[in-house]
Amino acid sequence: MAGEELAARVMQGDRVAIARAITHVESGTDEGRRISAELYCRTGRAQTVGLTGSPGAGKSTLTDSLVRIVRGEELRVGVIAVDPSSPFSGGAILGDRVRMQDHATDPGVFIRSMATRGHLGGLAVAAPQAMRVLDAAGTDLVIVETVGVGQVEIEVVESVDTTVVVVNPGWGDAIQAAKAGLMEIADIFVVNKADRVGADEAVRDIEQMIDLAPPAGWRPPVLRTVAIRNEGTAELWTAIKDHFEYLKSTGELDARRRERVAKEIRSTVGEVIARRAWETCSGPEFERLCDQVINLETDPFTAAEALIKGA
Ligand SMILES: Nc1nc2c(ncn2[C@@H]2O[C@H](COP(=O)(O)OP(=O)(O)O)[C@@H](O)[C@H]2O)c(=O)[nH]1
Ligand SMILES: [Mg+2]
Repeated sequence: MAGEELAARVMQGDRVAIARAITHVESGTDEGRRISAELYCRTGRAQTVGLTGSPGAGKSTLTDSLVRIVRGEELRVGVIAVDPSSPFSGGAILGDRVRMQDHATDPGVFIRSMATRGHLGGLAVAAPQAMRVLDAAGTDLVIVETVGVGQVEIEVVESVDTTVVVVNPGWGDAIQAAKAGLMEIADIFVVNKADRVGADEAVRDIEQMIDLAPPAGWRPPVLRTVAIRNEGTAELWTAIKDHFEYLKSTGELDARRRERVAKEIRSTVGEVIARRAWETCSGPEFERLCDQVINLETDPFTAAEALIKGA
């Protein structure tokens, strides 16, 4: 399928085309770039939501429960599950797939998992591209599930409109989330596994941390859920919708999206220039200049300038 035809089919919501387009855009090939460009004018409609938290916090279970509710409103949902590539999580990934299989035959749900390794330009580039494909395909909501540790995950979280931070009862989980830098990026907090002891304390800890931060226009609500019993997920969905309304009515949605676009262009320019730099610093001229620097005939800075001028 040629790029144009593939893009056209994605816009019609063709599942095979969506899967193929995501594969192309994640790989960062020229074909992927062409498809992204074709689809771009059809994006910007979907609300994007990131679910982040420690492994085992219940993100996949919550996602599954949310999908059920959102489907009840006849909205179309896309899910991107970012699988940590650690071999220890193999079982969990399988678990997610089995659970999500309920939605596998639902044409209004599209589920995709992505590994954290093996993408050109990294996940920080690949995940937003995949989200755009789903957006252009007409999904109303795109949910990205990611483990909330590490810079890459934080970058993925930064590419969504609404960030939900999921923690569990028990001492320390909220503190860990704070240490990982999740307090600053949370728009909504969820204390999942509220059927366990310590849920009240966890809610209190988070509320206190929120109170310590300088007051902002949006105060992140702290919700309780029991994802395995679908408890509290309707309230979570309401909070997600409220946050989106808040972003739209205050102009913050446009501001956030503009900031993201600026960042994306900047990092793309950085990548292109870095590649050029690499190319400039190879070949006979480069080797000749290295010799001159070694022989003290010139200095590294002058050699670099000569290469840049000649490039
Ligand atoms: N008791 C209890 N267990 C839960 C709840 N939500 C999820 N779990 C369980 O916690 C484990 C990890 O859930 P999962 O959704 O895979 O977590 P993820 O790694 O964050 O995606 C699974 O065994 C779930 O059944 C909950 O609300 N209460
Ligand atoms: Mg999971």
